[in-house]
Amino acid sequence: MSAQVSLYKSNNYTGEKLEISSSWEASSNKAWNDNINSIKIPKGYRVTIYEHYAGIEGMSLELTSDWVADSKWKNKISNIKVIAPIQLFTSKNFTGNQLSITTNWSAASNMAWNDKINSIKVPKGYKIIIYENGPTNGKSLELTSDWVADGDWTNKISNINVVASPK
Ligand SMILES: [Ca+2]
Ligand SMILES: [Ca+2]
Repeated sequence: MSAQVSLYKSNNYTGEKLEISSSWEASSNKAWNDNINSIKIPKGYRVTIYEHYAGIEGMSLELTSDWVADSKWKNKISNIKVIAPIQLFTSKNFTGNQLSITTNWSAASNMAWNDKINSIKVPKGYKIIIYENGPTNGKSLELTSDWVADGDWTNKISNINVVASPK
């Protein structure tokens, strides 16, 4: 089960809750329009909140961690953009230990994960290149969607470059 962004009507992460994993607009759920006052944001997610529906000018704010509305944002949110991170898993089929990244990653700075990645969730809009060793040696493969290692790639990845990210 991958992480979700949790929206709450209260300002203390309690009571009625709505979970979203991609962008959301209150036009699809009017009971929640101007009714979100705290948000739980899993590690690695980038969430932008908007005062009005898409296309209408107003306040916006980018969030990367849990957030509670101040007086300026109380009962204001009508639109939310969610950019999920790339999620790396030690086991095949998106299980085992999990690590979130949004930019280039190298096992050199995280040796516990060297040759351990065996499946990857690649949200829409990302293009990544996985490397057996590094960008200049060994085999590589470009990915734009979720991926599970076959025999050739089992316990091989030592480097990942993010060449495109969601807008
Ligand atoms: Ca509003
Ligand atoms: Ca390797």
